[in-house]
Amino acid sequence: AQSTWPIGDEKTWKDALAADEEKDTDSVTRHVVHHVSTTLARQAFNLDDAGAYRACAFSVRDELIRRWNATTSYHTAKAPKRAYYLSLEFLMGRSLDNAVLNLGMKDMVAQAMGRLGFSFEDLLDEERDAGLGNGGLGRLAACYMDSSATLNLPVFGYGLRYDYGIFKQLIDENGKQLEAPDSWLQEGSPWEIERPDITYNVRFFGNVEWNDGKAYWWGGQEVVAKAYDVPIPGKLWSAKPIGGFDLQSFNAGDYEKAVAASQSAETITRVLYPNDNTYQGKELRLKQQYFWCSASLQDIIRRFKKLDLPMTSLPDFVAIQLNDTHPTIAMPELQRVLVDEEEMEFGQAWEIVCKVFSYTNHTVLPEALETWPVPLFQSLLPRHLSIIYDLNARFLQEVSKCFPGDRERIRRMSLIEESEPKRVRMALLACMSHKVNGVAELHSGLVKSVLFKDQVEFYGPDKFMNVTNGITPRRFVHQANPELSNLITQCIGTEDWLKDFSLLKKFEPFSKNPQVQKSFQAIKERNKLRLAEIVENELGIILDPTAMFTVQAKRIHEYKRQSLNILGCIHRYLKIKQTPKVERRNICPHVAFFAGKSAPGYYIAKTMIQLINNVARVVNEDPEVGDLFKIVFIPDYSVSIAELLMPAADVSVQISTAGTEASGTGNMKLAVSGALLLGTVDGANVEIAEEAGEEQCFLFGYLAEDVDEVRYQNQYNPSPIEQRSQACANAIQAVRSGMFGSGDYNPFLDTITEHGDYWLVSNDFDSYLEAERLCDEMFMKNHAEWIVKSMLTTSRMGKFSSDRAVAQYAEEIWNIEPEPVPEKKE
Ligand code: B1N
Repeated sequence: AQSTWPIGDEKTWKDALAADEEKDTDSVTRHVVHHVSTTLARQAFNLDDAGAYRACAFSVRDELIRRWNATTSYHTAKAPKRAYYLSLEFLMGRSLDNAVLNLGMKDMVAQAMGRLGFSFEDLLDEERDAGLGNGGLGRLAACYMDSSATLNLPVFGYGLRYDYGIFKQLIDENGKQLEAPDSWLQEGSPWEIERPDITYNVRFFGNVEWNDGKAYWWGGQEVVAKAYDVPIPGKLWSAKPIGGFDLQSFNAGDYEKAVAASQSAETITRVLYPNDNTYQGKELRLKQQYFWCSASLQDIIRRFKKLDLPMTSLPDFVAIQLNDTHPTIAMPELQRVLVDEEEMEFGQAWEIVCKVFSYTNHTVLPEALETWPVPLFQSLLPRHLSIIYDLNARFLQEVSKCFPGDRERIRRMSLIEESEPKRVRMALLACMSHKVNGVAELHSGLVKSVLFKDQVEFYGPDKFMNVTNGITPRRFVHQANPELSNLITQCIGTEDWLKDFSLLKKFEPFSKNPQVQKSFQAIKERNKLRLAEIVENELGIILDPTAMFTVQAKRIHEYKRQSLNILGCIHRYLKIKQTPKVERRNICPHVAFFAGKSAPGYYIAKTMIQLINNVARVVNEDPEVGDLFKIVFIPDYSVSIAELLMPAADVSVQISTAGTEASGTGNMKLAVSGALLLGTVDGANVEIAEEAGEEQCFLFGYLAEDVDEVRYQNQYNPSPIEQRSQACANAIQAVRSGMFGSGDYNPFLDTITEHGDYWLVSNDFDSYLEAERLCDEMFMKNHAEWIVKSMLTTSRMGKFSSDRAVAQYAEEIWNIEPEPVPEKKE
């Protein structure tokens, strides 16, 4: 239905809108100056870079919003089936550069800012990262939003607007991680639009009363969810107290109570939980989850109800993707709405719920699986617990029909774990949705054969599938590595590859062209130089930009094995010291980059950070080593630092214990920029090696299928560490000797030497060193071949675009189609 003009005459509106649409350097300049003098209320003489960034961002935002309005009104009128991506994390990073590139306005805006006396590149650095996520899971959500917009898919994200994103990491003088709050909203964000008109109430605690077989949930505490729109389509919810203060009860006691209650409401969206791949089980986290799911479902249902259709057609218009188990409470919540509010029959309602939802699993690590204590559920969400109990009774009845007498299986499959106290198993609830996917082939295989084996046997194999992760080429090639992007475009003669990444394969023949090889190498060298300059300025470490740059950038975690990397560094250091001076010219100069945060309460991971920093200090200050080896720990890793780091890497270090890294996405970012893979046969490494060709990669280590066996040996029949790896034992001994200071490294080292080396550091050590040796040899002795391999790697990464991944979700799970806004007819 075409809307009618509410007020005034149509021509006035249309002329005004059209006048706003024309864009050139002049109009952009005027627009920015307009924001300087009105939005910022400033003038030229008191405008600094921070102000100029904001004025510039506001004028770019205006353009984003104009286009977004067009899409929104078109979609509202057409009412196609939509997909909703529920994620507790959106790791967006910065928006300005990305926005001007996607709008095709970068040159225009840079020129305008230049005329006003500012360097656009400097202004880009004024923006703070939106760090509303921990790592890969959160960045994946951001890539999927970018791809959905690019593909014109009606996908909409829902998340939380945390006052504080992931903490800022500081490194103290002892090399230890310190955490500081990330008050990213301090100066306000130009990329959000407050929606005071879009609010929903969310209830917590209270009682359930039954009347005529109908449940009433009442009392407890109500909180308001207020919407903030983000023009990369999505909404973030912020928690507010209900109705502000109650003016009638303004006597002293009630006043203080009212203030306290309002604070407790706002606490819900105060901070992002800083854990990655671990579950903490805090009540406030469950509150966050329900608050966000309830508000999002209310918004989804309000939109659906405008269509005036029966609730039974909900699955024809709504698909909801659960990004991990964090939003699983949305399933019983929709059931509650359908049964208690829409008065639908329980079984029929549940069929609808299962059709609407689907679930992505991101980890098989048992310590990351969410199980909530029943008593906590009972108090916070009593109605939902009763629904889960009802579901479980029906479900287990079906299971026992399928497997009569198999009590052990029923115990394993129950939604309720019979522990003390009992716990709700969120992953098994999520498995009741209609599709469950893992994030790389190897991982999806493990999901089926290990994690959800019983569920596959019960539901059948069709529900379980794979969608390999991807990354957005707009941000991680075009924006982060503009020179490489231009080279590719020049070679293949079109920019289309940025929206159809499979076209990247057309770059492959140029790996034989000496001229292009030279350009490719020169680009890598300039990217390395840019990084080296920043490292020198910020950290005071002087690097040789011709050295081999290896990069391990990810959260710090035992399973990711920064341990293996740093012990390997110690081995390298000891070896350099042992090598006679005349023979040292045979050694390949190295720079080992580390970057990543540890969860604040993860003691062993924090110890690893401390060890890395102290090894770095000793190595970097040792005059005997000189340019042969440097170690750099880059503090406060973020999306913006990734954009700087990835294009400068020669080697991508992806060395998780086989079977533990579900996919990895940093591996993809590094590979598109031509870094060769030094890695284990794990996660998406497998598919990267498959696409690039194993000749392009340095793979090592035990395979996932052998890990259990090796673990068992380490645990119950261990050979001495010296036998598993003498080199590893030596490196550990060097740390224990105090060579790298007197930090308390023993609890960490003991996990390897005394407590069964669960992550197989010692078992994989020698094979890791051998892979590194081959890598060094090629880099140093045959650099021409190295460059070819690097170009082949880049040109064969077409599969790893998040466009491909999202298109697969759209077709195989959501059943939605692209809805491009038709070109305007003149
Ligand atoms: O999700 C990424 C994968 O590429 C990584 O391999 C995987 O480790 C990561 C609880 C997680 N899995 N699980 C989490 C994050 C926060 C949290 O509170 C679990 N993150 C991953 C994208 O698929």
